[in-house]
This record gives sequence, structure tokens and C-alpha cells, in this order.
Amino acid sequence: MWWTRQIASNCQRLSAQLQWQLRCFSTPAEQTLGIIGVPFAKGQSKQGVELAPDLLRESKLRDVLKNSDERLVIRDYGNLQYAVDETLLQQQRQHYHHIRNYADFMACNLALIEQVQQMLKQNAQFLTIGGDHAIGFGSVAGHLQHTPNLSLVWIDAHADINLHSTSQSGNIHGMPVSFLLQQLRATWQHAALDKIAPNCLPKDQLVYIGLRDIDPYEAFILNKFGIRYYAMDSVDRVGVPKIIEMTLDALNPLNKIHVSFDIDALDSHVAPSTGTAVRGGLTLREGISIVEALRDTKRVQGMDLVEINPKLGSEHDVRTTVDSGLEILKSMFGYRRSGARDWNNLDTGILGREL
Ligand SMILES: *[C@@H]1O[C@H](CO)[C@@H](O)[C@H](O)[C@H]1NC(C)=O
Ligand SMILES: [Mn+2]
Repeated sequence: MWWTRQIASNCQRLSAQLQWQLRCFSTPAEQTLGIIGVPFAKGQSKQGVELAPDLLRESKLRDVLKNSDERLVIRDYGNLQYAVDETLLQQQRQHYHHIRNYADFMACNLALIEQVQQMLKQNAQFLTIGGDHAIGFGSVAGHLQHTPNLSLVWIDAHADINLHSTSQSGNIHGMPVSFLLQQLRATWQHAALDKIAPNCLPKDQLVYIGLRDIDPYEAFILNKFGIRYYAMDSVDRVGVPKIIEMTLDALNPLNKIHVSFDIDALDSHVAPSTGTAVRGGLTLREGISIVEALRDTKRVQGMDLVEINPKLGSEHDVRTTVDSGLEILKSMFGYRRSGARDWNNLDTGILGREL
């Protein structure tokens, strides 16, 4: 009968429309990811880290992320540009001439602070690709200006919490955390931090994982302020699951989370191409476990991946390091080794009626 066909076709249309609407609602704004490359290499003395953002893009970063969660909408903002002005050069000459490239460090991070806020206005989450870890300051500080109630998980072989007065190398990639904490701000009294990044990180909302090369003054600072850090000896003693549990217990459950991942947190077998490799680090599986667990909180809003240096080691070393970095990103942005996923987007039609 014509009218049954009519009803059937109306139903089909309605159901298609409903499905389309469901799809729209299940692809909410929270699936948008902004990416910025920061080819900054002046926080340390080895050339090459500035090549990592473009190398990751050439290594199919976008496809890897897209395959980890097909609902992700990726906006790549290219590589950050900055210009050094006379005020910063003057600050450097007068107060910070004993550390390397202060003016460049500050100019780059000022631009990054703006960029991160811009990305968070337009996207639910962001990824900053270094460059060396000096850019951790701007990435987290920009995040804090947008989201004052923030927790930070710093996954690294090093604590990166030197002051200009305690650093032996003068390399500023070993100092970014000291710019972020309320308690250490006074040590940067000529940097005008209250003006450029007024929101600080409370020391109880910082957790380190993976440390194994801590300078004496850094150890003093960590202990004096009671900063939580799970060095590799803790990983050995209690294992990664317990460390994740203690980390999540320590962080305010209402806060968003920033994950700053230095590739040198991973063992130098799986991440050889990095400037300050240290043996005895996290296995790739441990690294993946940590980011999977953080991701599962649904609170991660920003991430850094830094210190991949394509000019160090053999071609094979570089490939291994980039692949490890991509595995970490894949798990952070939704891939699950268990196969667990959101079934809504799966076309189950091909399974036939039995399933
Ligand atoms: C941040 O936390 C404070 C309490 O610690 C709370 O009063 C405030 O509403 C929070 N802000 C946001 C934006 O959630
Ligand atoms: Mn680091």
C-alpha cells in the first residue's frame, strides 16, 4: 500500500535526521584540539629541538590523533613566532646576563601565554609541541591565565625548578617550574611576573613523575616546600598504578589538569634522541599507563610534548624517539589498548541482525 510505504519512508527520513542530530550532539565542542608548535631551542645548548614540531607533523601527527578518536576536531595553529624587544634585552643585561638567552626565553613565552589563551577560547583543549622545556613556563602560565584552578603533572627525568642563582649550566630549560610557583616568584623579582602571568600555581597542585637527575638545590627546594615528587625509586618501590592513585588523590578533583611531558622521562632506550637523556627511566608502557590514567579523569585540558631532538643519534634513534612520542600522544587523546571506546559512532549495520 502506498501509505505504508509513505510511513516507512517518513520513518527512514526521521531516523536519518535523528541519527544526524545525535551525531551532532555527540560531536560537541569538547572534541576540539588546538595545536601549536614552538620551535624554541635557546633554553639549552644543542641545536635540533626546534625541528621537532614539523617532524611530528611529517610523521602523521594528525592521522595518529585522528585515529585515536575520530571525533577529534584538530586545529593546527602552525609554529609560534616571537620578537625580542629592547625592554627584555635590558632586563637581560641588567639582571639575567649570567643565564643564557633570557630575553629570547621571555619573548617566546610571552607570545605563548597569549597563544594558549587564544587556543582555549576556540578549543576545548590544546597541545604545545616543543622545542625545549623552557616553553613549559609559557604553556602552563597561559593555561593558568585562562583556567586559574589548575593542577600540573610534570613528567620528566629532571625537576626543571632551578633558580637563576642555583643553575650550574645557565640553561633556562632547567628553570621553567620556578616561574610558575607562588613561593619562588620573588626569586625572579626583575621579570615582572605579576604583570605578565599574574596567576600562579599552588605548590600542592604540582606533582612530578619520573625524576632521576635532581640537582642539590632543586632537591632542597622540593623538600623545603613539600612538593610531591615520584622519582624513579618510587616507581621501583610501589609501581606506576600506585603512583597514579597517589597523584590523583593529591590533585583537586575540581581542577583541570595540565600535563607537561618531557620525552626524557622515558628510558633512553625508547627515547634516545633528546638533549639530556638519562638511563633508567620509564618504560614506554609505564608512560602510556600514566597518560591513559590522566586522560581517563576527563580533566586534562592542556599538554606539552618537549625535548625531542632530531639532530641527536642515528636515523633509527630519531625514528624510535618520534614513535614513542606519538604513542604517548595517541593515548593522551583517546586511544585505548583495551579497545574500549565510545560505541555511538560505530556503524553496527555491517554486523547484520544477529548482533
Ligand atoms: C576556583 O576555586 C575556588 C575555591 O578554591 C572557587 O571559589 C572558585 O569558584 C573556583 N573557580 C572556578 C572558575 O571554578
Ligand atoms: Mn624537562
